[in-house]
Amino acid sequence: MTQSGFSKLSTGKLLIAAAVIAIVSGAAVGMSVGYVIHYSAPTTREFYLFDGSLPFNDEPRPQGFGYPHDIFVPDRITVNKGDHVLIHYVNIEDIAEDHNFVMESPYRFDAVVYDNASINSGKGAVLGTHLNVDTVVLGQGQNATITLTASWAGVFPYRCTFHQPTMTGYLVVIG
Ligand SMILES: [Cu+2]
Repeated sequence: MTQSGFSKLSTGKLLIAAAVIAIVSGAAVGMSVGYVIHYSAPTTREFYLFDGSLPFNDEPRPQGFGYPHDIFVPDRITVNKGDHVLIHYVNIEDIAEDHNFVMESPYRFDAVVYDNASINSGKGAVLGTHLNVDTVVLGQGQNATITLTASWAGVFPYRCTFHQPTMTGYLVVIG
């Protein structure tokens, strides 16, 4: 009985061939799936950001918990790398209390601050235009249009430095 060509191949060679086929096809499938899932053309992502407060006494101990009860709502903004980010930040305090918005290096932003108004989505007179800054401050009722380009992937905190550590959010940039 003659051996077929297939059976002449050693088991070792067959295993190597199978492994190579598996690796190459697996990588091809993985790359194509990854491309489909992650690819999205840069676009403008628009968010509305407010100050909020958690329902606890924020006076110093022992009367309160010793933390500011102020928070950002939302505390997570997720975009893709390359996106243009447009944030409408509104100080909705019912008392005369300031909040700011501060980003760490490498991120900086442009901001236009508006006075409170009953028209135009709360945008009244322009109080200030700030280019390439890392901080903007809003008084009660004021709002700001904050713009930046998400050029770096990663997780970047945005903070109100008046209410630390609780008033902290994260810009999540998917690379
Ligand atoms: Cu604050």
